[in-house]
Amino acid sequence: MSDRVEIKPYDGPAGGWGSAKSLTEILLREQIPASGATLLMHQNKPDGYMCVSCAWAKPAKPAVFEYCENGAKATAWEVTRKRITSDFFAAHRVRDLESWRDYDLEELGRLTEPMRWDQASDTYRPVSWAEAFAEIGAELRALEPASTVFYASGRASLEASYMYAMLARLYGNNNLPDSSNMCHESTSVALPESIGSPVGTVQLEDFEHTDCILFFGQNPGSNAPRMLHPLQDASRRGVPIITFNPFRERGLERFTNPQSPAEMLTRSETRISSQYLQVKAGGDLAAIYGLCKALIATDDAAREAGRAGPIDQAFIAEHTHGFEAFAASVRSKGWDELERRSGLSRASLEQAAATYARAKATLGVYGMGLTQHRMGVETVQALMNLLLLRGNIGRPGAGICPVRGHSNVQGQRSVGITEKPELVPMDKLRALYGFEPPAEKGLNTVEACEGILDGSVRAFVALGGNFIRAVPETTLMEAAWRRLRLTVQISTKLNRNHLIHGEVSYILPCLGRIEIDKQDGRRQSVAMEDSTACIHGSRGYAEPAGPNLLSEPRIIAGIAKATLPPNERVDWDVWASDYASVRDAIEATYPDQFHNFNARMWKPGGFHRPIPASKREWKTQTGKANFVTPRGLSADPDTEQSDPDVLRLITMRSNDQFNTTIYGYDDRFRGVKGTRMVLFVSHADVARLRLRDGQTVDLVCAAQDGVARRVDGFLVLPFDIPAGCVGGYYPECNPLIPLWHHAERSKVPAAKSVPVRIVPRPTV
Ligand SMILES: Nc1nc2c(c(=O)[nH]1)N[C@H]1C(S)=C(S)[C@@H](COP(=O)(O)OP(=O)(O)OC[C@H]3O[C@@H](n4cnc5c(=O)[nH]c(N)nc54)[C@H](O)[C@@H]3O)O[C@H]1N2
Ligand SMILES: Nc1nc2c(c(=O)[nH]1)N[C@H]1C(S)=C(S)[C@@H](COP(=O)(O)OP(=O)(O)OC[C@H]3O[C@@H](n4cnc5c(=O)[nH]c(N)nc54)[C@H](O)[C@@H]3O)O[C@H]1N2
Ligand SMILES: [Mo]
Repeated sequence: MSDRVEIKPYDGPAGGWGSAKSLTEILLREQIPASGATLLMHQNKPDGYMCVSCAWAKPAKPAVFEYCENGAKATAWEVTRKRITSDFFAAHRVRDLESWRDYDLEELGRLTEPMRWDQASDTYRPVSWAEAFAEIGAELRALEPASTVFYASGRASLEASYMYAMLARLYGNNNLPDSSNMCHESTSVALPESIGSPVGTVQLEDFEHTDCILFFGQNPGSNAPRMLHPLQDASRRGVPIITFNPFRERGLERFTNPQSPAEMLTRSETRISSQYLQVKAGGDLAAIYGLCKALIATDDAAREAGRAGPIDQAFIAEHTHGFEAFAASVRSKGWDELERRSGLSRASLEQAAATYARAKATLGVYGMGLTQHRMGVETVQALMNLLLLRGNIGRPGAGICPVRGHSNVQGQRSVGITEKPELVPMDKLRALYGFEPPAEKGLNTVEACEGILDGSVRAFVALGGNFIRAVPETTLMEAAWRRLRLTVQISTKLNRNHLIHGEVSYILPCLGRIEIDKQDGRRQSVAMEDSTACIHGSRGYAEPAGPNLLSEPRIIAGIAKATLPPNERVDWDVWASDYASVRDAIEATYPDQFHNFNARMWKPGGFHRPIPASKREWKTQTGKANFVTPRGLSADPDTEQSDPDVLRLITMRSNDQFNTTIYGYDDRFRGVKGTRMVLFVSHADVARLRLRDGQTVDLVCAAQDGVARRVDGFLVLPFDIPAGCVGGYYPECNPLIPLWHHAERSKVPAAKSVPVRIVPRPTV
């Protein structure tokens, strides 16, 4: 905690002057000269580099400044002038660094040399790349393939991702968990069953044609700020935006475009949400049922009166399956139950349903507020059902829009990073590369953690990320992690996962995407897939952070060559020297999706991977879009019987972080300055539990499974959220989350409804 803690409600809009000021501060801190501003001119432009922050769509006709406050922060973070050298490592024992804050570790700057942990001195020591690859290869060859995990964090390019997946499969496993296992895996399980597509159906243009937006559990002001532009335009056209979120997020209330001089000078704001429904954590399933119930009732009444109702009967008859069972389930639920579970009134849900019923084309947009729950998959499917009721898919302005996280997390899955062999064209791999790809299902994130805990996983290779900090069950996981035989982290900055390490541990520093990547003297470019399945080329513009960095493809090739027997059809050196050849390989593996890849990647706005559901072609078992009926509406069957003192903890991001990367200790929009150890508590619970504003409390997990989980030292902050919910920041709260507390069907950790109790400290 900094010495300057200040809690003060923030009156400004999202964007606006606050955004401009925050950005200036970070550019100064990272010692970025004025050329930083020139660099930013290339951000998210055709022929430029794709932002390393979020995956939000990049328009074909970009604005002059096509970046947001947080995208610029992410750029500054990567192109910082600060460096960590081997001198720093020589001077600090790893054990001592463990007490450093996440912020301080990454603030040291960019990693510059490959390092190996030395047991005798407990320090990281420089090694040559050749030595590093040789030892990693020898270690991997000595292990059973099933005991090694290849994690990917979601930032690596399509080219690096394809090579990484090939490395794992040639080595002999599908152990390719990625960050989407903690994120939108609920989407990837839900939507194929519903509409036969693992990704959303919406494109950026749909925001121009829609006339209603249903917005669930995503915080665009902090986590996808460029999305505020299409939302602002929609709102100005009079499009109703109905938001479901326990928190009143500023970006969903009002916005001033910091890149519009006129708006900045006149301090004009656009309201974003037309109706704001502060649903209880995990109450969305019941809320969506409420909307469906109101819609079905209106339709029944209209049809009795001989009129057409709001339900698109023709679409349902022609395109869907399972409507009757779903409608029966909806009719069977009483308003009492729906109100209790959602925390919303019948009147407010009926009002929202009436707005939806009037709209010709509706978008359903959502983020972690839906996916990171025990019933995450069911909730996404319920939202899809709501859209299907009015035929809101496969036409302009309508569809489902999961807002993805990392800048290429969706793309990684498109080119083979997945633990599920059925999602990969193995026959193609067999034919192209003449080997028998592993058929057995691999480990996802939660299963990898289980394997580390029970000792069956022995080696962990990470293509980016900060796994140990991102996963639940921090205390048990950190202890088990130290028993791993081999840990290899391909990274740009020092983080906690380098300090918590295995017996043999390497840090392999890589180039970032914004940097110029030359191989054999030729400048390389890479490609990325955004949230709307558009593929974009990206070319680095900044000087590399050091002469001894390698690109991710080069590092993957180095490990592969040292580990795998030679295969004359897989030339790792060619791939690492010319990324266009990897794109050819991707095209050969996925001809329908990536035909003419090298030429099309520079098309302004990207090229769109074909999504059959967006053309009303249903690649499902029934051949139709399915109404999937959930088993029940309980958000969390484990804490169902419910003691009122068990609260649901929402763990989320501040406006000053990118996942485990902490840029600073302020959360401007929520009025918090100088600390991340706050606990947002509803006014009702503050009164009921006799808490005081600013009091320090501890939190324990309320699950009764024999494991004690605790995080100490939160400042109570009374806040406008529904009773029964509390909020805190990720990753500080992760020690409170049991590993088994995940979405039942996708295994996404249920980070938005952790059962906790507040432990007040005795007053002295
Ligand atoms: N600057 C920045 N950008 C980012 C990231 C970052 O950390 N920083 N992370 C990236 C990644 S990997 C991801 S996945 C995305 C994450 O972006 P988001 O999906 O916005 O993730 P969170 O901040 O975790 O919070 C989600 C929102 O859900 C709400 N919420 C919580 N519980 C519920 C619930 O039960 N129901 C509803 N309806 N709402 C709920 C919270 O109040 C919050 O507004 O952003 C990406 N972009
Ligand atoms: N409680 C709770 N836990 C959560 C969440 C939550 O909402 N609540 N959200 C979950 C979600 S949605 C996600 S996506 C995960 C995120 O989990 P991860 O993706 O594993 O974590 P990040 O914090 O994004 O990883 C940051 C590190 O990536 C490395 N890095 C940055 N850029 C590059 C690069 O270009 N190349 C390479 N090789 N490395 C790079 C840096 O060393 C940096 O320290 O966390 C999950 N955990
Ligand atoms: Mo994510």
